Order: sequence, then C-alpha cells, then structure tokens
Amino acid sequence: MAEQNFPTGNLMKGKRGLIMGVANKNSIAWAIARQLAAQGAEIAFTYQGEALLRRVGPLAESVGSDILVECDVTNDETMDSTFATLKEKWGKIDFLVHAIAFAGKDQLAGSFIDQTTREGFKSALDISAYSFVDAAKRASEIMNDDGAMVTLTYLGSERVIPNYNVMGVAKAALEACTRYIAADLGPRGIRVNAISAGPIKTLAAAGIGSGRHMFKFNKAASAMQDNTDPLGVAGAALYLLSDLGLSCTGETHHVDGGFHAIGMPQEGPLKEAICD
Ligand code: NAD
Ligand code: 0WE
Repeated sequence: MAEQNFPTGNLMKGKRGLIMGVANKNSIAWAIARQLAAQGAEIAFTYQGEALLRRVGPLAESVGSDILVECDVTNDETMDSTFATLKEKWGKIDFLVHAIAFAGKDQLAGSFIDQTTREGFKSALDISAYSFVDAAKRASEIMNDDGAMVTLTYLGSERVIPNYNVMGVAKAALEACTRYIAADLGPRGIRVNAISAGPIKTLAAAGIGSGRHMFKFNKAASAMQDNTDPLGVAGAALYLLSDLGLSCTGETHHVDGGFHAIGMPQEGPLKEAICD
C-alpha cells in the first residue's frame, strides 16, 4: 500500500482504542488510524457493512490490527457485539474515534425548510449525533480513567453552508453532545473533543452536488488559501487522544486552514470574480 510516511514515535505506546468510520483509504478516520499507529497505538476497527469489509480489511491488516467488527450504529445488536468483543479481547481501552455521519441524499440538496422531513431529520440526528452518545457510553464502561474520545464535525454546525442542511443541525447537536459527554466523563479524567475539519475529498464529500465550487471557494477564502490536508486532522487527533492533550476537553478544534476565522476574504481571485 503506497501511503505517506508518518514520523514514528511512542506517544500512543501502550494505548488501545476503537476507530469507527473507516470506509476506504480516503476516509478521515484512516488518516487518523495511520497517525495513531505510527505512534504505537493498537487499533480495533468497525466497518459499516459486508460490502466495506473488502476495503477496510486490508487497511486494518496493514496497521497490524486483529480486531475488525461489523457495526451499524442504528443496530443495537451490532453496537453490543462491538463493545463485547473489545471487552473480551482487551478488557480495557484508552481511546475512541467517532467519524460517522449520514443524512438521506434527498435532504442534502435544495432549501433546508423544503427538503427536511421528520424522518430525514430523525435519521440524520440518530446516525450523526446520537451514535456518538451511545458509543461514548459503551466505550466509557471499558475505558481507562485517562482515556480520550474524538469525533469529527464541520462548520455547517455554526454557519449556513448551502445544501448541508439537516447535517448542519446534526453537527450542532454533535458538538453540544461533545460538551455534555465531556462534563459527565471529566471527573474520571476522560477527555472528549470534536475536530471541525474543512472540506476533504472523501466518499462522504463525493456525492455532493456543488463539490467543485465548494473546494474552490474554501481554497480561495481560507486564511491559508488552501484546502484542508487530512494529515492536519490526523495530527490534531493525535494531540487530543495522547497525553499531549491533557486538560483539553469539551472543545471543538478547527482544522480548516483558518476558513472559520475569516469574515471577508483577502483581495484576490474572489474579488476578481465578483467585481469587474
Ligand atoms: P467517509 O465516507 O470516509 O466516512 C463516513 C463513515 O460513516 C463511513 O465509514 C460510513 O461507513 C460511516 N457510516 C455512515 N452511516 C453509518 C452507520 N449507520 N453505521 C456505521 N457507520 C456509518 O467520509 P469522511 O469524510 O471521512 O467522514 C468522516 C467524518 O468526518 C464524518 O462525521 C463527517 O461528517 C466528518 N467530516 C467530513 C468532512 C469532509 O469534508 N470530508 C469535513 C468535516 C467533517
Ligand atoms: O459531513 C459531511 C458529509 C456527510 C454526509 C455525506 C453524504 C453523502 C451521501 C452525510 N450524508 C450523506 N448522504 C449521502 O447520501 N461533510 C462535512 C462533507 C460535506 O458534505 C456536504 C458539504 C460538505 C463539506 C454536503 C453539502 C454541502 C457541503
């Protein structure tokens, strides 16, 4: 497998954890997995369904993982069996990565009020926000007292992004869940944070209609005038999941080239495009 090299180290040596949300080599969860593995972590993976095993199996194997469990977060039995497997094989864990989101395709195009149905709303919030509460509860029951959890979010929670629609509402809930889970587990020394990544070309970002425009706009309007590198997201996850992250909890940390910090972009290509 031709993958970028991560500098090796031992920031995660002796730590074991679960990564949920690898679909293929472009998944943000996979960049995180490689970064953690390069620092000595032992990793268990879940995959969503039989079809993804063909992709996730070889990836898991390449980082020396021997725990690979099928898990659909809407199916309690698969959640039960995932955490039962971890308890049986390892007893305790040290970290959890949650990188899961889904809304019906019909919800993610057009106007928010027209497109958002009761069922679409329920399912987006269930899969993209409640699943973190559920996984965090189960993980906390087998987590060592200095453990840590990370979830992935997007700026659409704080600001309106065209077509992101109900996913923005789900991410707002996910970030609020992060703070409440952090408060519950804080007394045990378990830290819980979210990383707000800028747009990255993954399976989840592939299906979106205005993709080309979105990547171009983010590049032009961000502080760094570039798109988000998944390696930066993986680096942030390493910080938050290792002991480097001590005392950081309940936080939503942006890794987006500074896009979130900009009110009006510098003069440049966007000005050229708007003014004549
Ligand atoms: P991805 O498609 O590689 O990962 C999404 C994962 O969600 C897949 O592995 C899929 O199997 C899983 N999933 C969906 N429904 C599920 C279910 N019912 N049960 C179990 N798993 C389920 O895409 P990604 O971009 O790496 O997404 C990972 C996370 O990062 C998501 O939370 C996403 O919202 C977030 N994020 C992505 C971007 C981006 O631009 N790609 C930016 C910010 C945040
Ligand atoms: O969180 C996401 C995407 C999550 C996602 C993607 C899909 C595509 C396929 C959730 N549900 C689905 N459902 C499908 O049927 N991102 C942060 C990436 C993303 O998605 C967008 C974006 C960005 C950025 C959708 C519209 C506008 C911007």
